[in-house]
Amino acid sequence: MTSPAKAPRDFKATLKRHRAGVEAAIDKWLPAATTRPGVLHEAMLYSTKAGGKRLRPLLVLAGHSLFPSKLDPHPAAVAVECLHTYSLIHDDLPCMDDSDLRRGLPTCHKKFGEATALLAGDALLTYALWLLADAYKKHPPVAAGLVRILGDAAGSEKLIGGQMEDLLGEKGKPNAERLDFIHHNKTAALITASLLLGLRLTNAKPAKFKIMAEVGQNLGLAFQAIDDILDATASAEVLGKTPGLDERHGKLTYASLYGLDVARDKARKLTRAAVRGAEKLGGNNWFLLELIRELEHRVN
Ligand code: GRG
Repeated sequence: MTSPAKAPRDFKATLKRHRAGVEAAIDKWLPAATTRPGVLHEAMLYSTKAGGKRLRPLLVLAGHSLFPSKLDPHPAAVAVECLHTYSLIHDDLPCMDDSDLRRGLPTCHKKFGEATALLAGDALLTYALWLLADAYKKHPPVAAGLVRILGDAAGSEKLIGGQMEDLLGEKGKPNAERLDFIHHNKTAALITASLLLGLRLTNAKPAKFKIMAEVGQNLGLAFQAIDDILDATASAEVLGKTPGLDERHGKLTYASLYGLDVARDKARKLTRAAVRGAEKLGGNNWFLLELIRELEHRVN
């Protein structure tokens, strides 16, 4: 078998192989729909397997392939996708964005009802942290490090804090400082954590973590700038989710605060900064570099 470092540098083929690995790992690690209570596990699987770009798991794999490692990154990739899916299920609830469409399908609460969707989100969040602790239990410092990275990104000062400020910002006055807080914490924190989870599974030197955190922040903000643009410009068919919700809810976004052209320029500059950081990381960084460049041009 060819080692990742020696495999041919075919981005599309590598992306396909990594995505297939993530799908197989989701099937392997998530409890089956027949597990009692069936409807809860069915709802968890429905939203997790509905599709999606699998960006965060891909970032775990990209971070992991930078430096030598004897540890399987797939449980960490599944954990971050579970946590991300929880945030989407809760974000779609009537008390949040009240959205009907996600990943090209009816949202979890439209399909299973609000109470089950709430519990499915809760269960995915808990499962994500359990999976990290369990899958890496033979390496306690690694397991603890991974739980710390994901728990930190998902907590009240980052993911949930960002969501809280997002709600507080609705229909408020334009506020660049608040927008910065929201995007750093609601989106960039989990993208950064995904890269750090992958890196934590390698023998990377401590200095690399600081550089990687900067790559994650720049990439996460670029990703959100494009998300803001797509929400304002793309169709439901292409997006796979309800477009125009930002405007309907009076949300603070790069597009609403600065306009589409400035938002596009920000995405370009932030992508360039992320690329520079990934170049500085060294190691087997070609897949990470290609992935960062590719994301600037995504259509959904
Ligand atoms: C606790 C009630 C309760 C709610 C918490 C944590 C939370 C709600 C919301 C998180 C906020 C959130 C959904 C941020 C979205 C960031 C973002 C750009 C999501 C879309 O990610 P993609 O495009 O989605 O990667 P796919 O479907 O491709 O995985």
